[in-house]
Amino acid sequence: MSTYKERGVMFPGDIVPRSNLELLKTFDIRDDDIMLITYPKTGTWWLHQVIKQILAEQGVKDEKYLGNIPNLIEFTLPVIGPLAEVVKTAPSPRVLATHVPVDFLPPGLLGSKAKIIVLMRNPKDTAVSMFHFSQKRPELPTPESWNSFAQQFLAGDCLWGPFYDHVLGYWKLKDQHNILFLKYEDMKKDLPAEVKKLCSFLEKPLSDEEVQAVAAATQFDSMKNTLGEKGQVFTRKGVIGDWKNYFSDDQSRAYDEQYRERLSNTGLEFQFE
Ligand code: PPS
Repeated sequence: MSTYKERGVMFPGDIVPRSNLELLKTFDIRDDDIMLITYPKTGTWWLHQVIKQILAEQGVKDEKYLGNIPNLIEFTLPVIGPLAEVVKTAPSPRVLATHVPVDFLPPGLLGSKAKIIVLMRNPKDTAVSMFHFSQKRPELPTPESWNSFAQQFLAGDCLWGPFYDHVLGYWKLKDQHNILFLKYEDMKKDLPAEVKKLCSFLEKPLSDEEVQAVAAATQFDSMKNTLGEKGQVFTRKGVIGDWKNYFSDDQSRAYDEQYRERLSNTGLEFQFE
């Protein structure tokens, strides 16, 4: 496990070598790309699956390339480094995903007609999810304890950079017409409503029955099964409010204070239960 910092942001060196960040600088965006942007552990795979089901209902095939190489829907930038050639030649519509902060995006993306979806989750549940994931994955720094991890996350001393810098970097773009902002908590509370929002944004209209089918196929238990091995890695509890099982009162107060400091007057807010 190794980490390095680039422009102040910490990256996992075993998954994202510096050369992969370089690739992003010249990565060509197509107007019909769909780009999913998330801070880690905020529901990336869930959103992937929802998009995949929406496209499937529209008859778009989730094709495989070169044997076992990840399929169209799972191209994650900049983790993809060695597969950059495959991504370049993949047929449209490509569904790309990334955790990078806004300053690291391929330069052509924001000015393109590509559809950009930014998914966010409340920072307390995000921190707990990341704590568990880091414990399981050998390619990530193993936290000493929940207490030390909670402190590091709060201080922004964590992979992919400080939470609020990340979400606010994107939130500044909220008036741009080709970006849709979604929240994990809204998906959890009313998945069909969020699926409808996505369909309308993507200009892929579905009937009510099809929307219900997408929601049924992507709710937590179904997804765990559909994703197979990946389901074991990328699903854990899938709830809002698991943070209450980990946070001390002092930790919760410190996070609340930072929430107020960073989000007041921004119009961005999160639900914690
Ligand atoms: S990663 O590694 O950054 O790509 O992880 P990511 O996919 O962004 O986030 C993982 C968390 O999302 C939860 N998850 C879901 N929640 C609700 N419904 C569905 N269908 C679903 N699928 C994944 C997953 O369980 C992780 O959250 P935690 O809190 O750890 O359970």
